[in-house]
Amino acid sequence: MSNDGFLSFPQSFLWGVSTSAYQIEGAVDEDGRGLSIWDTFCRQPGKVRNGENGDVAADHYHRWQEDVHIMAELGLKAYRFSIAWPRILPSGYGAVNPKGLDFYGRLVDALLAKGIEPFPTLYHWDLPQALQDRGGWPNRDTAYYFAEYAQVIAEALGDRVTYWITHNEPFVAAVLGYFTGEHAPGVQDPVAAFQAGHHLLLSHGLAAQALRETARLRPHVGIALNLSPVYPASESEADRQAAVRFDGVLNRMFLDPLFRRQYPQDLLNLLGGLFPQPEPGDLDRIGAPLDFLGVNYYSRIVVRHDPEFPLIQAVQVQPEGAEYSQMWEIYPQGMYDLLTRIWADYRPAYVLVTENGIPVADAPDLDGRVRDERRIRYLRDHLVQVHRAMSDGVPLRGYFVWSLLDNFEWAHGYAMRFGLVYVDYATQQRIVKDSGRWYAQVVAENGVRVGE
Ligand code: GCO
Repeated sequence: MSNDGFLSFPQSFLWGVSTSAYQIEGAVDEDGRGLSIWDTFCRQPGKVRNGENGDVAADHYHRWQEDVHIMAELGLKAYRFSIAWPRILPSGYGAVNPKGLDFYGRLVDALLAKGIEPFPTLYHWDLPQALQDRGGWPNRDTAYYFAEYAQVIAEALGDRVTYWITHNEPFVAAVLGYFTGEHAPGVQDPVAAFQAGHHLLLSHGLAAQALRETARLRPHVGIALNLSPVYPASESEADRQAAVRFDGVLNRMFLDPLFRRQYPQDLLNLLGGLFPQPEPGDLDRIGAPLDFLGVNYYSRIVVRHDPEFPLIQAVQVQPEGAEYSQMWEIYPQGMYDLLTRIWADYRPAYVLVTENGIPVADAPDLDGRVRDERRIRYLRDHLVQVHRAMSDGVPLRGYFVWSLLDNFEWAHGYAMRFGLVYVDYATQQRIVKDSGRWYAQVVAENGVRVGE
């Protein structure tokens, strides 16, 4: 509903923020945590900007109570974080590390005490190194180890946690981790990448089953996908077909198995030999009903046909005259186009925007304030599109800003600041940015003032 420049949201709307373990926790060698593939990857020369790593990050492992206090001060309704598999099962399977379970149990209890709904993600890219040493995600066994890990967590937290996200962006974990090598474990092998993609999806299905069989509170289980609307660079048939192929690899390769229990036939035809042969029952497990779909939206993709481009003959272009952040084109309309397409084509039970945000080269002014108008404008413009999609029937129940804190942005190291809260990495001081104050007002008023 909107009136005189104010867009109001439903009473139960979940206003949240998102983070991930490796990007904020630090304490990588503390309290029994095992090595992850990102600890190993960061130590390989040239992989991460300035050789930076997550050893300390935002020191959340020690400062989590202060961070929960900040979230409560902002009046947040929900907090999406990830659980570090190597903290729970240092070798990936077998012996459970009680100190790891204790950390997340205390965090969940503190959130609930403040009326903040915990949204744990079970996997946000920090695979135990010991499992990578046994083949990693291309090894089908990893999917079953993941299900065991999910069961351990459900036993420990399933009496207090209602909402569960199995995976964050399996596309990125598979393609950047095993095809391009830009992310951990830095493998460059197309066959391994598609095997990894299938096993990540299979592990989602197995973990969802474990959560539903083990958690004492009836669990709402979802998955968070990085999705973008894909547009052709021109109206030519060649570019239009390129956009279809790119959409297939980026979006439909995950949405179709999850919602239709099948891989897209055009992709199988295009990439055929690269796809692993699903074993009997795989697609039924992957396609078991989802309680919700998590959508990570940042920007759109514009592509043109390029016969030289391997596998998909489609290459991304950067439209002229557009506005850009340090990482992507700023295109709020894409949020509406994406959400309405997902609803039209896949009919999820309900949707959460599990990530949306912008990197800005923030710094405190002399008065100590961080005046991040660009982030406020980005978030407002995207919330307008979220509201528009809801008005057009998309069952959207929540929105999570990426991110609560400035943090380790993977191969970019600490160069990209996404937080509503500024982190001075030298002192670990937190400063709530203007965008954090603005978001607190959105939450308090349960709506967005437009045209300000
Ligand atoms: C992702 C990841 C986050 C990123 C964020 C900014 O969506 O890529 O979930 O870990 O840090 O999106 O790139």
